[in-house]
Amino acid sequence: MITLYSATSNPGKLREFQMAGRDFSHSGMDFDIRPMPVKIPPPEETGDTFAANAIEKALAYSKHVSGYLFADDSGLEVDSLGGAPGVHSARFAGEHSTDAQNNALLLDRLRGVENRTARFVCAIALVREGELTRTFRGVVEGEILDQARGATGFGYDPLFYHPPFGCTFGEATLEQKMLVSHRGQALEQMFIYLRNIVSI
Ligand code: ITT
Repeated sequence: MITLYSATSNPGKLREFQMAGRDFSHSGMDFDIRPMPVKIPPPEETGDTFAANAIEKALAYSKHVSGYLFADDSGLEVDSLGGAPGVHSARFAGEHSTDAQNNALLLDRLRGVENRTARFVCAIALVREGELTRTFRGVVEGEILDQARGATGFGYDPLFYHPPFGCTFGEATLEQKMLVSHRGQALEQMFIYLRNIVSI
């Protein structure tokens, strides 16, 4: 059994981490994914890449726990917006903006725009006792609809149409989303990495 602390203030991410940990536990190694044991003010994210921000978050949170800890920095890149909102996805509509406000702004920016291609990107930084171990990355392609569909998940999920599913991530089940998502891919790589180093 490997215990991993997840450095996030986002309950939608935590749900996905814990579900992926339970699912991956069927493949021969148990992962116990725990929220932070103490409430920590989220560190400022100053990097201009997902990986830099994930490392920054993981190192900041790791001062408060021992053992393995990981942080996820993720977001939506929209081609016709030059990759925005990108690393600013959580605060697209302002510093403390809600998912609804961010989605409304995205729809506004894309009004009348023909090219709707976009992708979710996730970088995960794994640290141990305050030292960076490795980073992992996942990407999933999709298109931004002109209105929200479905209420599963969080963030931009109801606007993110995934062609192989024929529906948005807001309409897919969480299990379906995790099989293909940016976060599911990055988590799977991290679990495989940990399983390999622990079983050596
Ligand atoms: P932590 O930093 O505390 O983990 P956060 O929500 O601030 O939480 P990020 O800075 O990584 O995390 O911002 C990620 C944002 O990108 C998130 O708030 C959503 O708006 C969007 N996002 C990332 N992954 C998503 C997903 O799977 N579905 C929908 N939106 C997602």
